[in-house]
Amino acid sequence: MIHAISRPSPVDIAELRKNQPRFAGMESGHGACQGCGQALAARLVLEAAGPDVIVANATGCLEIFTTPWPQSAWAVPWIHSLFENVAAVAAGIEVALRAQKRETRVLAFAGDGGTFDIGFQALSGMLERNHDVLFVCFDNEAYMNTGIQRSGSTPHGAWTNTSPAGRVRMGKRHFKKDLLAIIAAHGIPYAATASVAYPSDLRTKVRRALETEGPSFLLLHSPCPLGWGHDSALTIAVDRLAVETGLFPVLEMERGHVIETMKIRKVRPVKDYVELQMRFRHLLADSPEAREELEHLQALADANIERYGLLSDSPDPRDSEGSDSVRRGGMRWG
Ligand SMILES: Cc1ncc(C[n+]2csc(CCOP(=O)(O)OP(=O)(O)O)c2C)c(N)n1
Ligand code: SF4
Ligand SMILES: [Mg+2]
Repeated sequence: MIHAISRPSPVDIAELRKNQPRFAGMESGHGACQGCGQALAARLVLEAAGPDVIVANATGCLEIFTTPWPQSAWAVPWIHSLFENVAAVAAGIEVALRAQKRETRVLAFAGDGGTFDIGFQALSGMLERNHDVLFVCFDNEAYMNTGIQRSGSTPHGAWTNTSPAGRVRMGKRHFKKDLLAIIAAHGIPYAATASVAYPSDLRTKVRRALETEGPSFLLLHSPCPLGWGHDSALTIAVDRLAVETGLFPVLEMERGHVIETMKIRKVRPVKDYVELQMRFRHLLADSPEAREELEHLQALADANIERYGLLSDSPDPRDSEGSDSVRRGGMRWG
């Protein structure tokens, strides 16, 4: 249930730890759309992070749907920042906690717009200054809260209101920004990608990030039924396909080196992913332009599989078809 804003006391936290192995840091009853991947993703991150955290949250869907004044769905201390400065706010909190010798962990939450584009400067500074903060980007691949505009994360060929599909163009002309390569260039201790379709892998990565001293970064693929135009009951299936096609590689990095990748046992064609989403509908038209764009998207997925060695050479229950764990890869980034 959504409730009035309150801070858990130390006694509450002890009780929560004892009684709730799956801590609900974000309660139900908020105003997200049905099947919102970001709502599920935030809940899973906090389940793993536990109650002793402070969350700084950039402007975006997550902030809006959880805090219709005077209510809040957050059961942890939470602060709303500007769109562009969540990393700076989180860094300030971290420094204050350090000065007080407190163990509380700091999380910065932002959408892809607030990470890839408008909040990037503050994020880069936070990483470079080595703040002990976990930055989580809820990547729904567009500026959703303001009505589905393309961001630096929007995939090639996807329709948005500012990358329309029609006679002149086939959705977004540019490629999804390779943000992880940029994060890798900062040489931070830990960075990873994860998908809401693989919750235990996601929880493990959150815990690893929080155990790491220094800055960590998590790129969390979070389908948006409204902006992607998929059936809200298919959020998990859609995100699983993002991984199984190779379009969204799931991996872990230490100091810029890829150390683990989630293997794909049976690679699915990009068409299977595209077919479920209205944002790619134009790519299925019976025209040479549509076929060419679909081939581009397939080539991008194939390139990811090649680059990160995502193909599984032997059956493994922990790959993308089995449970949702990861397998050690041992590659170098780039
Ligand atoms: C400086 C600034 N520019 C624009 C906006 C308007 N705005 C608020 S939320 C939002 C979209 C957020 O997109 P994203 O970060 O991807 O989060 P999402 O809503 O998709 O979860 C925009 C453009 C703003 N609040 N501040
Ligand atoms: S618009 Fe998308 S991200 Fe925003 S609440 Fe709805 S489903 Fe979630
Ligand atoms: Mg977004």
